[in-house]
Amino acid sequence: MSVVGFDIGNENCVIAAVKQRGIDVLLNDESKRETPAVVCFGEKQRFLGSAGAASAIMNPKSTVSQVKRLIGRNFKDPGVQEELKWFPFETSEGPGGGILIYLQYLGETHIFTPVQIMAMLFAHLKDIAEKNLEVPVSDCVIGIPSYFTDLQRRAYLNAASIAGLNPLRLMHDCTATALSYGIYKTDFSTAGPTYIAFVDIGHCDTQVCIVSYDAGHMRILSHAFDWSLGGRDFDEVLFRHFAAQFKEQYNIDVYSNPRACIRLRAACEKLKKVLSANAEAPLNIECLMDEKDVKGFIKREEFEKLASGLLERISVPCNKALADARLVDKIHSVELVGSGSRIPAITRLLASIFRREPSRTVNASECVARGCALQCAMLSPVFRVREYEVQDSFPFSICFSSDQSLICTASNGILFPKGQPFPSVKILTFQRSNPFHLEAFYADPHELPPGVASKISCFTIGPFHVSHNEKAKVKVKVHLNLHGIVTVESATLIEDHVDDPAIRGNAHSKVDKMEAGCESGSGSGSSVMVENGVEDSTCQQSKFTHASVDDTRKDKGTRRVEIPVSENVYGGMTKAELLEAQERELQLAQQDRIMEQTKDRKNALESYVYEMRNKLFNTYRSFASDGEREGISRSLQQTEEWLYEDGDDETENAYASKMDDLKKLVDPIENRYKDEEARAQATRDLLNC
Ligand code: ATP
Ligand code: K
Ligand code: MG
Repeated sequence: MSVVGFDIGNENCVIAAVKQRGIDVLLNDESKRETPAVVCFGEKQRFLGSAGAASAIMNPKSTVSQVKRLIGRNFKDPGVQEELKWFPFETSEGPGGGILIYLQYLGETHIFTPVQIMAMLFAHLKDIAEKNLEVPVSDCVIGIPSYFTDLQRRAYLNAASIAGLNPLRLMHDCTATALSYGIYKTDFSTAGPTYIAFVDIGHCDTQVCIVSYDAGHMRILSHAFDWSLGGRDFDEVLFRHFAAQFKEQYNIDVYSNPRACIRLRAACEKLKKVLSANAEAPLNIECLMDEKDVKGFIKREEFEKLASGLLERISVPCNKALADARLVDKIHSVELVGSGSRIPAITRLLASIFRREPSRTVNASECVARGCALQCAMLSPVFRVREYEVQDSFPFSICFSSDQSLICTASNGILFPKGQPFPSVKILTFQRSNPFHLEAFYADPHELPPGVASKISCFTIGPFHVSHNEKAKVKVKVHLNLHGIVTVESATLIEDHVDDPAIRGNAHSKVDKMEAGCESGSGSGSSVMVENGVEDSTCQQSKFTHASVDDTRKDKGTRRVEIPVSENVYGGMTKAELLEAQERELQLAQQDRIMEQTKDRKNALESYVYEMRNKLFNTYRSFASDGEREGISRSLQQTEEWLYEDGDDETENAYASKMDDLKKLVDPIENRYKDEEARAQATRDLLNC
């Protein structure tokens, strides 16, 4: 059994695995620690990861990168429309409001959803891990941005399942970083908690979180983010600057030429990196367009001026995280991670916000994957890890309503308030005699990335039948699970015995408790408080067993029946769609495998031709007659020519059968040589005795 953590970046993915000695970052086929998040559709097969990035410039229209920006989002979302401007391929709205991506592959147009593309990337990373570890990989923990919605989290789980992965947890990126930082730290003060701020600036987003550390325990106090501010925005500032400059200087409009855009953007990203280490940098691109070579130059100061608006925006999530954690002045250290943070001006800015020099204690590009691998080991039954409690906090408020009315709770009708530690279970009690619906939705659109729909999912509780109408109670267990996904875990019908006064009394006290809970809130939602009750049974896993023990208690004269629950996730995948996608991925992977094997066969044939030609005139010379040698030589020559012409692009079988033909000619000679060798060896052995 393997224990693996994945950091899926918009630009780079990192895989870490727990081994006996500790945590290792796994190398990809090119012996790199980071794998580009790219899926490219070639003429006959897909190219994934590094191979995908290598073919991107050749096939811009069939290359998908940054699919993380699209997964689990609606086509009509203005943010998505903005995002789609970065992509050179065609897209449209799918059933359920999702996104469909059109790609040319195997000579026709293929349509994929972002979930399917993400699954391809997952499958590739799984492959890399399996090659490294030499065991099957399935259990894993995958890093996600803290701002991921319910739908995005479910989309990740679907993609993982299409790829044959079993995520034990989707873990907030910053939480993973905080774990990889905290678990090894032994020098925290014992006088009280140590507060650390983590700032992760990636390619497309910025995430901040504040963590409180105690011995054997870490607690996330707040998550904040700018879901659309990262390294690529700094590239874009340079891109626009040089696009304008080249228009004036060379009279070329790069915006009109997708290939020129890709090349200039790539050059600007390089330039940005150079500026992190140097005070000034040149930009030279040969034949950018209209057969013109372009030259540019920029000083770091000027870049910082161009990027001043972006730099200002970084302070927003930092201040928000501090305010939400109520800890403005108590931070002990600021840890800077994510490669986008390597810009010197960012370090200066953060120093002024937090009033201390940011540290880079953890490996900025590997910490998320390492934290995920650690968490995977902690969750896996086969690994023993030091006791360490990780308490995460959920960044969005979630409400429930039932048939149009908000479910009343102690906190303004919000069932899971922002900052809620999770996983968490809450039990709702209803007095109902017919099946009903529960709607989960986000309470506050300001907490969410703009354009996210507030409706999450709808649960149908039922069918069920009650025998004594007025005495029927339905207890619904709502779960904000380890992935940060809301589900209804179970629903139970509880009918008290009509004639039992003791139980009747019990039911009354429940109502009292629930009313008290409502009044302590702002008083809103009071119209439904008689229907619903809320029992808090928040917190870590061990506690919700307690809640369920409470639930399965069997009173005399009480009838308890499990009620079926079905869920409709807005924009989610059905089971049938998931199965179909799994099937499709298997076919695509099979096609890739066939192409890889074909390449191997072709290479093998090519090498055989060279090797035999050499041997025929050396090692095998005295074992073949002149005639044989001539015949074989001719066949080798013909095969070589065929390989460069008609046989350049043939099937696996065609290469195999050419190989067989050659072997039929060469084998008798090879056998004569081997027999002779064996005889010589036997003679030597005899003489040695
Ligand atoms: P995300 O977290 O948004 O999904 P990611 O995890 O792939 O993306 P990282 O690998 O953390 O992102 O960072 C990639 C970004 O860092 C890119 O924009 C890249 O240009 C930038 N970057 C890398 N090295 C440097 C450097 N030396 N100076 C400035 N920027 C850099
Ligand atoms: K990364
Ligand atoms: Mg990242």
